[in-house]
Amino acid sequence: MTADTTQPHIGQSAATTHEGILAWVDEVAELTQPDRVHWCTGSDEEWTELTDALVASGTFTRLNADKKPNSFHAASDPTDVARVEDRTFICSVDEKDCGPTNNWMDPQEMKAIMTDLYRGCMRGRTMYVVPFVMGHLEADSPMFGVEITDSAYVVASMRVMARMGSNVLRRMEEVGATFVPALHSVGMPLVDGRADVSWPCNDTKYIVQFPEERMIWSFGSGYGGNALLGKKCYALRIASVMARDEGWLAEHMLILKLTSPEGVRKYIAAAFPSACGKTNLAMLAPTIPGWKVETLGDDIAWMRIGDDGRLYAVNPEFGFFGVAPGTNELTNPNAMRTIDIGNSVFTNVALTDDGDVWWEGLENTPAHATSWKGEDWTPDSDELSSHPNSRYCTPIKQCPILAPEYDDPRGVPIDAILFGGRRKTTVPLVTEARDWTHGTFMGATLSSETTAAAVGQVGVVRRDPMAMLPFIGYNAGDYFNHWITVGKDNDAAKLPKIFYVNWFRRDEDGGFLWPGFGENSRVLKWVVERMEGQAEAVETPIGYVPTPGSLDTDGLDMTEEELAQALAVDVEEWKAEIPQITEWFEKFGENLPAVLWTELDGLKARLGA
Ligand code: GTP
Ligand code: SPV
Ligand code: MN
Repeated sequence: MTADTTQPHIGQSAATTHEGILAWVDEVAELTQPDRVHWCTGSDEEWTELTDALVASGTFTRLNADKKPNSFHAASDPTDVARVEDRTFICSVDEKDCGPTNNWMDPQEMKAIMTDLYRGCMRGRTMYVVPFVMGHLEADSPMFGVEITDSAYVVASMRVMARMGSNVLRRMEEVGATFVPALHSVGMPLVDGRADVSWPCNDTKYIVQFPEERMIWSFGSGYGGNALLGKKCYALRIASVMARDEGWLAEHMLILKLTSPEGVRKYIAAAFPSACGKTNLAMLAPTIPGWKVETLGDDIAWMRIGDDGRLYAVNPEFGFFGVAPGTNELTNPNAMRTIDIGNSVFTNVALTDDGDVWWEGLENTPAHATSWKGEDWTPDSDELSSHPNSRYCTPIKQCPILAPEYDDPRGVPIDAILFGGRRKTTVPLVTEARDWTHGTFMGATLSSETTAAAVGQVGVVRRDPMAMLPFIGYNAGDYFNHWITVGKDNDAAKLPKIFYVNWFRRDEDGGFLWPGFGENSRVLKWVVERMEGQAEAVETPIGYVPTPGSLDTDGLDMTEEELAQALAVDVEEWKAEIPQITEWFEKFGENLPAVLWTELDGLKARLGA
């Protein structure tokens, strides 16, 4: 590491004048006992030193520079591959504020347990101090954080995913900024002659948010959402609490800009659960002529009402942490162009014999590769080459269709919000909400089959409100109320229109009814035309769906019968949802806004249930 930023003796000649950061760094170093403290600058030299060290330690394999320059392959411990929702806690002072959808523990009790775990946990390792900002450094009130971690992999990933380093620290010093302290350890001290491993982690894992203190403690995992603490822990769990208190929204949403052939411009935000298509929609290559999509974000949106009464969204992130399997030239050419440029980290995909990466769904299947588990892999292997939740981590600036507005700290005014999930049955391709409250009901009852993005069973239908189930930092009933309040306190005509989509409905043979990916541009077109008062819709018990002729199907390889199935609202299927929704709402007791019960009553009446 660079000599001028490495602090061999803890607490001496520290690299900042910010008293709060200094005090916290000293306190953590005292507790965790690292061999060294490194203040991260975010410079290119630092990146080179870090990645060289990660190659030397066996965590990274450098990819062939002719294929992907300045890029690396990493394979995790096979047990540390996804978010751990059952180990994730919201430690509010009052259990009621955590709500029925989160795990809770008393903050003092949690701190006692974790302080024991953290004691000496960085021995033999370097403690990195990563000053970062979520969103723009030029924002009216920049959202600062400092992550302390003993993982160089985390530092390298944070450099891609968040604006970080010296310029952020200087600004924090200038303004004496408050910041979210985010402490991370892989939980594997190098003591008693213990040799390091390529992916250190601990069987005991805790991902903990202290909402009142705006503080994050994470232990035992090196994986993305558990360890890159600016992302889900800060930008969603902690930020959702700030947003509740300050009247804005922190959401698990992509942001895109859509331009019609006539030059009509719309900004769309969309909330789909993890591994349900946000990155793909954000980078969509339209199949319909003349339509253009530009990307602003693929995972998180922070939205505030602007002076003109419209809802403005910014993407607080600086990179994409995207699902690799299924990504290819046809499904997501823009993601392929983004990673081609290099400067990326690939985790838990396969490594080809010529030093490139490969995963299921990518073109040019290699005759031989090394699987994410480090084993020989051929197309005949019984096992997958890549973990289903394997990921690429790549700078957003490399996206060939990045919208220039991405750099505007004021964000973009959102015209439409899409909710969506992964449902084999019941939920039609697209439905328009009657109004904001109905849209909030759609979001609050969003359902989706679980995916490999979180540890646990895959394919189980669960309610995932606003695609935020694992990310709401407080009582989800209060969160619904916050959404209702945003609708009440603002001019309905200026708020985004709300729609609900499902790309994942299946036919009797189990195949997808809708081709998805670039063809989703047809649904976006219908959404725009609805807002412009052009497209036809039919009113159904669940909302407005396209009339058979109103969806642009020119050149679409689908029979009328298949399209009808994709758009169908089956009253019997919907009646079967009612007991599930009722049971879901009952969880929240008096915290559930009464208007959502009214919405459910209305739905029941319309279905004749
Ligand atoms: P997170 O990063 O976990 O929040 O996921 P995400 O919502 O960004 O999901 P992503 O776009 O990475 O898609 C996840 C998986 O769904 C990938 O394997 C995609 O290939 C697949 N997928 C995305 N869009 C579609 C679609 O329109 N149709 C079908 N059938 N699959 C899709
Ligand atoms: C998700 O699971 O929603 C992701 C990946 O976007 S992670 O960073 O692990 O949260
Ligand atoms: Mn996500």
